Amino acid sequence: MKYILGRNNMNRRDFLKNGAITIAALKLGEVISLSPTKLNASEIKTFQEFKTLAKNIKGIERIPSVCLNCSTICGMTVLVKDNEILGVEGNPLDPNSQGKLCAKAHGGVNAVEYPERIVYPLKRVGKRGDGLWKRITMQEAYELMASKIKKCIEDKKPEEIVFHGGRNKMGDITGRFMDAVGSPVILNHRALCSSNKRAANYTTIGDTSWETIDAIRCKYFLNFGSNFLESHQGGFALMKRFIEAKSNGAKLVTFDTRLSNTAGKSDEWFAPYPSSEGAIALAMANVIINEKLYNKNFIKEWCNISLKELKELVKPYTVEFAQEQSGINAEDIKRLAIEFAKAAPNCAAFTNRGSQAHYNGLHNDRAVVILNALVGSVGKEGGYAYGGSKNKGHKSFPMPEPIPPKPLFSTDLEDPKLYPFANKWQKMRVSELVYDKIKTKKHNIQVYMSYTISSPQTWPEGPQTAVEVLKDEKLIAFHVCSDVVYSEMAHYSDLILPDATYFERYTIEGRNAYELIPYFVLRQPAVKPPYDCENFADTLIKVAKKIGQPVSQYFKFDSYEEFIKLRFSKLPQKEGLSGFDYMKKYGVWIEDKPKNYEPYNIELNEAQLKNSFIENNIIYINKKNKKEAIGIVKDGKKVRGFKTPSRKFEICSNDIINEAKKLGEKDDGFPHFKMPKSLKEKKEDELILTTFKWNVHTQARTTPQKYLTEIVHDNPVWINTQTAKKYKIKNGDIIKITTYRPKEGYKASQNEIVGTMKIKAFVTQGIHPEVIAISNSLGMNYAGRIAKGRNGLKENLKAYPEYEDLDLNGNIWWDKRFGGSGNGFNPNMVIPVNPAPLAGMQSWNDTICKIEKV
Ligand SMILES: Nc1nc2c(c(=O)[nH]1)N[C@H]1C(S)=C(S)[C@@H](COP(=O)(O)OP(=O)(O)OC[C@H]3O[C@@H](n4cnc5c(=O)[nH]c(N)nc54)[C@H](O)[C@@H]3O)O[C@H]1N2
Ligand SMILES: Nc1nc2c(c(=O)[nH]1)N[C@H]1C(S)=C(S)[C@@H](COP(=O)(O)OP(=O)(O)OC[C@H]3O[C@@H](n4cnc5c(=O)[nH]c(N)nc54)[C@H](O)[C@@H]3O)O[C@H]1N2
Ligand code: SF4
Ligand SMILES: [Mo]
Repeated sequence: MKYILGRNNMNRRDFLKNGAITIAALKLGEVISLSPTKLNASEIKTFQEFKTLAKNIKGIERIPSVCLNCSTICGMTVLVKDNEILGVEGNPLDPNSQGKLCAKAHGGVNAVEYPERIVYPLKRVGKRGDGLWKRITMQEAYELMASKIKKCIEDKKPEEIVFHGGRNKMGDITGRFMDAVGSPVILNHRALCSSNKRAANYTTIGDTSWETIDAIRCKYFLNFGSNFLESHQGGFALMKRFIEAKSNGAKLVTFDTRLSNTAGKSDEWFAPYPSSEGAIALAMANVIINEKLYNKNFIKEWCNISLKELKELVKPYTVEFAQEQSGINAEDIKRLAIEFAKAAPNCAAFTNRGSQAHYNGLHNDRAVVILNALVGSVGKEGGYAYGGSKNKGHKSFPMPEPIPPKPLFSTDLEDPKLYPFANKWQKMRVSELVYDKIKTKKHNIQVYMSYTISSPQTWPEGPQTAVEVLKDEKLIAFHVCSDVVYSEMAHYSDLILPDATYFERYTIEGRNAYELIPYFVLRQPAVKPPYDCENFADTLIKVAKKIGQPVSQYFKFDSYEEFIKLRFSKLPQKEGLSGFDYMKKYGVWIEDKPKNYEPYNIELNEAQLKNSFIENNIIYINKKNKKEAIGIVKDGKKVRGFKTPSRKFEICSNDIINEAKKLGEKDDGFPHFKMPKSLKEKKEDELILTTFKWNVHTQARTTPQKYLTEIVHDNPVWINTQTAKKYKIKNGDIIKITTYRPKEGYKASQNEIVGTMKIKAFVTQGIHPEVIAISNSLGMNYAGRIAKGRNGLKENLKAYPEYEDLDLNGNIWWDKRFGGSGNGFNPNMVIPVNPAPLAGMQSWNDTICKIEKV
């Protein structure tokens, strides 16, 4: 193709000079249509002009910042000249990514000069969803938002102001804004992402983040459903260390229903029946106990039940039972359990969405975590480490005073009482339910603010339910959407705010530290945001000031930069620089602390022990007239223990026992295995639809980026060769998938259809014969020509600034109208909303379906 990997064929200035097209920028008040339009073949041209990086190499600035093309947040150095980004490199100072970046980071630079970027505030004219927009000023946008919000406050209905964020890294300011307006209704996407995994970690070790395997020293990786060589939160940091461990002889065993790249790079790959991971892990525990390969001391000293009790609990879970549930050979399960235990403590059993995104996912993940306790690898060198993240709370990073108080009430929208683990310690919410709740008028919404989220694309049933609700002005009176492109979400809003991209704004970031030493990083503007684009944080600050009292008193600072400076004010000077200046120079701060091994065995200091008392070897303090355990006595030493109610590693979770009791249910807190009903009763002619992520795509954020979408723009459904043969399906055939509601839980039904979709088949031996799999990220209706796979000139030329990326005209070779494969499919139109018990995690990988050849 006539296409050079570098930057755009031409930059803005060259283009204007060239004068090939003269387009007046959209004038104030002018109305344009942004509805998808059809283009003719005659409009398609190709261009060969390009600008090379080499030409610009002199005089470049190198600005340390942080990638946000996925949630792994790797440190990067942005190469800048004349306010233009020439490329990105890894920041070697980042202790997690250690100077490396993945393909997505390089593709991400497209986000800045994307010709279909939102660069002005646009106000809807006509009906919502018609795609008619008027350019307004930022001042008008602030006033519009402020007046709507003010009205709710004056009417004493602050809960009708709703904030819905996806990958929101600006919680410090968005949370403050919501507290200031007095609304508790902050929604997010966590139940679609990781709540079962977090709840599993929370209820066993008391830590809610990802486990942080001490990977370089690990000898045995027992992976239940993570695709960490392509995705996983922090997968990139794990991958780098895994490669080193592998070259030193480590073994990787993967359970994935599909031959992911991680499965492919594993020493052994097993494709279990979906949702059976818990049965396999419990059977492994049984083997380890029978073979006496457990770590007696760890269980005795740190676990909340005895070996004898544990032995009784795992008794029903024989390897034969696990074989029956999972289809994995009993002998293999036994062998792997023995191998794993023998590698202890240099071994880690871990999970991700393959095991947790199920109706029984909390139990699956708890069963896997327990394996680490059984062999004593928890917190050990080369083992299943955890914690060690830098706490970014008020104590270390002070919030500017006065701090708005948290609202003292909650609503069912953000705190559904049926799912007690959804909001117990972290704001996990159960967001896959919110559109149904809004639809049934259970909650009135006057102002809906959406930020870095695209629910029509990423939500189960999003293309139907989210769209139906977002479109309805009676259900959501006013929707303001902050976005960088004309996304599916923006399309269904009333006001689009042009956000700064992640190359143009500040954020304090950090994640679980793979070096096991707390660190944090600073994202900072590498270039100025173009036109009216403005960091949403700054927009909120201005809106808060416009609203006036009682909101504005909490926004006495003028910008988010000032806010960040204040938050860094407690950092000590380094190299003669203030904390803020140091962070701007290096982008990374690493604490002067030893590696966080055995955090449970660290002695409590005098301050922590003040007014404490001991009962049965547990150390307590009285907090607000309630007894709270803060540690345990071990060998006469007063140590921290785990952050669970018992301060022990909870094989039987006290929290689960208590919360189940509140719901009127009896639970012994042990992760007993139960196959979800739909999967248990699956008939011969039914299959299970699962979903997964690509290495070069991230949800709904990378699809408009040309380099990445050129690599992957099609997502046929994976189907096993044997199964395909049965249905007479050949590679590339179009098949029809019909999906059904789950047989238990939310909207349980015996055979209600959720939806049907027609999609191309990819026939492969690399998938379980009873499973089909579709990746997400594709099949977009909006977000510009790349995402839609439609060649041609910029749609509605007046919509965007006087700039065109000529790569997009003639080079989108996957445009279906010109013989290409098209822009893929969105599986979420057929995946039912299916929240799992307790934590409310969306059971993505449990969907029963039927297929037929079209
Ligand atoms: N490239 C890329 N990286 C990302 C992201 C991204 O979108 N793209 N997103 C980030 C985010 S937000 C997240 S939450 C993480 C997610 O990271 P992962 O959990 O690693 O990714 P997924 O693809 O969601 O799921 C992992 C694997 O589960 C498998 N699977 C599906 N059903 C089953 C099952 O029933 N049993 C088993 N054992 N396996 C099954 C899938 O085939 C897939 O390979 O990645 C983060 N990193
Ligand atoms: N079928 C299926 N569905 C899935 C998944 C799956 O594996 N399969 N994964 C699930 C998971 S793990 C998650 S976490 C969710 C994530 O789903 P979402 O929360 O929706 O997250 P993103 O896709 O990251 O958000 C995309 C939106 O943010 C916009 N955006 C990108 N950058 C910026 C920016 O700088 N500023 C602003 N204001 N907007 C920006 C994009 O244009 C887009 O509209 O999806 C879930 N959905
Ligand atoms: S793994 Fe994610 S954060 Fe890291 S470089 Fe790739 S896209 Fe960026
Ligand atoms: Mo996620």
